[in-house]
Amino acid sequence: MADIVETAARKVFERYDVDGDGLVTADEYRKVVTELEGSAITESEARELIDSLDTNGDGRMSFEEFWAAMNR
Ligand SMILES: [Ca+2]
Ligand SMILES: [Ca+2]
Repeated sequence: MADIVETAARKVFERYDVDGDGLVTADEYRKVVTELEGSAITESEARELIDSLDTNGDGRMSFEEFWAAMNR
């Protein structure tokens, strides 16, 4: 069961990871939210979101960080 949820989460994550390098930058996040959800967010809003999930402080969101946030 948990595996199914994790697979689904990974699919969501991969949608945000536009260049497929396994990390979601604020830029990628903003682009995807704007294109898929049709709601524009500002660069600083995207940065804030990524920063709030970025636990190792590299400025990008890894799947592990995304997953940890979902299980919080
Ligand atoms: Ca990426
Ligand atoms: Ca990170």
